[in-house]
Amino acid sequence: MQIESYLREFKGFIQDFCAQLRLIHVDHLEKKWINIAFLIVALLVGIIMFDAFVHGINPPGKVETIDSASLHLSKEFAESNLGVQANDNGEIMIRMVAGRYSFFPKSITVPAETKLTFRWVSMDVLHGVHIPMTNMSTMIVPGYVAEITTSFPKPGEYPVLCNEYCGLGHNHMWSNISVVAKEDWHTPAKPLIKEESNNE
Ligand SMILES: [Cu+2]
Repeated sequence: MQIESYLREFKGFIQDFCAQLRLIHVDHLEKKWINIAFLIVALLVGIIMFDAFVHGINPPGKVETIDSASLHLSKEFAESNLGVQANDNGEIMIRMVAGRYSFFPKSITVPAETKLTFRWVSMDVLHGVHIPMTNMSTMIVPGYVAEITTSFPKPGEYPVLCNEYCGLGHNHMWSNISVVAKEDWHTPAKPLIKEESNNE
């Protein structure tokens, strides 16, 4: 019952609002510009929707924190654990560390047309990563893990660029990913991960 009365009230409000709008004189030229402004907004929203649903460009879906100061001590991002790894199900995971002014490891080799999960962390300041021709474009915020799933459309050399100003050497901060054909790629040998010590 109460909902019905609210609805009636709302309907009345909208009718009043529309009636008042009709009373306002809007110049023909002004009307044109209002329409152009709405068109621009619709176009921008359309581009965002298209990128999100067609190109898979989305904000990170989860928030995962990590202690940037002790990255080298943590099991996951210890030096020996960086780079490309394939788990038992054949899923490929790539762990990368960004630091002034490089991405580590310096170069990696991955297969084309394959789902790849990248996990990025920063060891110092805010960095970004952008890989042309893929949906890889994210901030790497110190203290957080940026996880992005992507795939490379064809074999070749792909540049990895930092797209957040991180200091004087920012323009030298880039690295390379070699993408080879799916059938030419071999699963890398599992690294020897030292067991995490318990002296935290
Ligand atoms: Cu940078």
